Amino acid sequence: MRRRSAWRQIRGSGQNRYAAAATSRLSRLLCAVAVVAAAGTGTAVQAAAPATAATVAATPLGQVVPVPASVRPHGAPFTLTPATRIDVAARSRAARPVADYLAGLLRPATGYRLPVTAARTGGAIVLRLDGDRALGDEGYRLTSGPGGVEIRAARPAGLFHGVQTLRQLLPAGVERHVRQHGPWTVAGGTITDVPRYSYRGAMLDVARHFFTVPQVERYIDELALYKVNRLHLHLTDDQGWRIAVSAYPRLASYGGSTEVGGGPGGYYTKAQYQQIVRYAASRFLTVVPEVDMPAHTNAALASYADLNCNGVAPPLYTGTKVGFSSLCVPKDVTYRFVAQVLREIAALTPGPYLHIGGDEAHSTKPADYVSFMDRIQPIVGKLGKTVIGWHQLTDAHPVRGAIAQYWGTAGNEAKVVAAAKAGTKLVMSPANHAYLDMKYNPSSPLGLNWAGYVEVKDAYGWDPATFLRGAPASAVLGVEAPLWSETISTEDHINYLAFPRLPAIAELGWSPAATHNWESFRVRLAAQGPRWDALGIDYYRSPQVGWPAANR
Ligand code: NGO
Repeated sequence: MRRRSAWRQIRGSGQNRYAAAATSRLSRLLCAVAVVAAAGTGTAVQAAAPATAATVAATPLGQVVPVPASVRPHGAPFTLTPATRIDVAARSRAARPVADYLAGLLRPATGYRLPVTAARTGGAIVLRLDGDRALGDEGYRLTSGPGGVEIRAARPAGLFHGVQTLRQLLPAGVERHVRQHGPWTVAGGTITDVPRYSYRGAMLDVARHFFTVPQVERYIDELALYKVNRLHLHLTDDQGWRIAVSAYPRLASYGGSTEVGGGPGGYYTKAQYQQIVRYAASRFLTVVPEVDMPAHTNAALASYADLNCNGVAPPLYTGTKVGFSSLCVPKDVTYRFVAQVLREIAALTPGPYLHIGGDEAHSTKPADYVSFMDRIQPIVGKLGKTVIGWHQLTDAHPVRGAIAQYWGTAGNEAKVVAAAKAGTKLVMSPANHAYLDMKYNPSSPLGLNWAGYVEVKDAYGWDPATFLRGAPASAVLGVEAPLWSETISTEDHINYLAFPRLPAIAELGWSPAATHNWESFRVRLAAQGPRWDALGIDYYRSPQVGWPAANR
């Protein structure tokens, strides 16, 4: 019964109203009242797939994840035709790659030519880069009516996010790679949308199990659909070193030669890592590389005996214990190693961040930990990068501008709060809400449970601004959903743990706090099920979400 009522909510005309969250500039930009989630036009169209599907309503304008800041349904819908063009407005040349990307998304399923052209008038999807500056780097305005769809932004990233919204407004069949039946209709109205946070991340642990470049690229595509803009790669750990370093070739060739459970492991050549960085950039994601130190370093210690205090290399490690390894803090060779590794990775990384780990240094003496973290942070600064560390960094002295990634569960860690008050910025990944590697429930076939079970409602049910009690909301740069890989080794495994929780964290990162509403979210999330089917994403059918009948 609950499932049915969720569907009635989508299809019906019930409208959830939220005051638009607003700064003064933004409030002028956004409509006075944001109508989100369940607002529909009720326009009858045929489902795109399967061909025999019954007549259903066009996707209501607000039925998008993350929910837009402001949704105003009005007027008649737009339907793509074989003659539809994708127009890049004059003086919007930087929009061209986004237009090509959109055409690439829509052509296979629609079977339409969708030529990318210079703007003319009418009957088109128009991308314009002359949007209001108040839309910032990532905001956009999407207007849909019988004459076409216009997406307007100040910067290409905003257009790209607008394209993700447009994609979700089209029937799920648009995600398929072979031609489907239309019609391809977009409800009429206006969406004005800007992100709540500038840092909206996902982390993939490629160290415990290695994931190939195509596997990472696929995850990037999935992240882009939910407007995630940072990909944190956990490149090194006890079980494997996953990136080539010219000055220390054995890190990758030997340190990367296995993984949890004893499989073959692997590593990225510099060219492959750069390929990931480029692919991420084409989806407007910035790569955040992590070299975890001083603990979680067995793969490095096994590769170079010198790095060990006793000069003896330990064997490679394929178990899942944590906290047993440490770089040798008193040795100078340690800092030559750290500087060289970070220099080579920084040179391959256009983004502003270097993540230096710092978690679970249980076999490093506390005083040594502080001296190590304090000594390596300036190395990052000299490379022109911003330090990110797990929140244990606040046991040492975070340098000015450093970012601490919070992964606790209690929300009362005094040192982290004090550091935040003193200016350290925070990325919020509370493990009992944001860790995608926690089991959903006791019978989940994959995942860990040290932070408890994390059902979809738990993933969604917290506020990044207030979780860490006493920390100023202004310290919070955003959120990140880490996916550790002790128990996962395939693309399907990634998808099973990431979906549907990743979109929950993505919505917390993007959507205004005032829109936060579980009932609205679960209805919009349920509507993603057919899209994940079309994309071949094997997801967890949470009983908390009222999936459409075909998706249960
Ligand atoms: C912890 C630990 C990782 C584990 C992960 C598993 C952090 C920051 N350090 O998170 O080594 O893989 O839990 O959930």
